[in-house]
Amino acid sequence: MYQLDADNYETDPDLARIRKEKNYSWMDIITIHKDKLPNYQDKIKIFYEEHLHLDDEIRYILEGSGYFDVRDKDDKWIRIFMEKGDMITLPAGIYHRFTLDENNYVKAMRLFVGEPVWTAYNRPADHFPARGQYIQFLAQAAQ
Ligand code: KMT
Ligand code: NI
Repeated sequence: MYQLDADNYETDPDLARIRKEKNYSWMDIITIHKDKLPNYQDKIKIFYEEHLHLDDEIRYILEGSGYFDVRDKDDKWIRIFMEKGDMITLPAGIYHRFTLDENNYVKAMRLFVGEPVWTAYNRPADHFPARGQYIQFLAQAAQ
């Protein structure tokens, strides 16, 4: 996880360096708020269903806050509070979900290596190679 200067994301050299080093060529900004996001209710429901992706999910919080829940190696939920300035990478194949907190507002940068693929596979989605690779990574890290 990184801490960055969210007030100056447009000119921040640290963000530029991370994007270059990690090949995060693509980005957009999503605002999750009932008056700002089309189909807000459906979207927040989808974000909170346990799922995985075949690529890394990279998020950088520019305003507001929320929670990413991720499954640990024992399949227990770990809740990660994310607020302004925080950047996280959820590895491909990790089961996770997202929810707003009581402020009901977040503005986040979504970064991607190349053209984004947003497809979410709700659990169970254990048959994907990305899942197998992530499980293998966990097993190695435990040694
Ligand atoms: C996602 O994929 O879960 C989202 O884009 C919502 C969280 S962004 C803070
Ligand atoms: Ni996701």
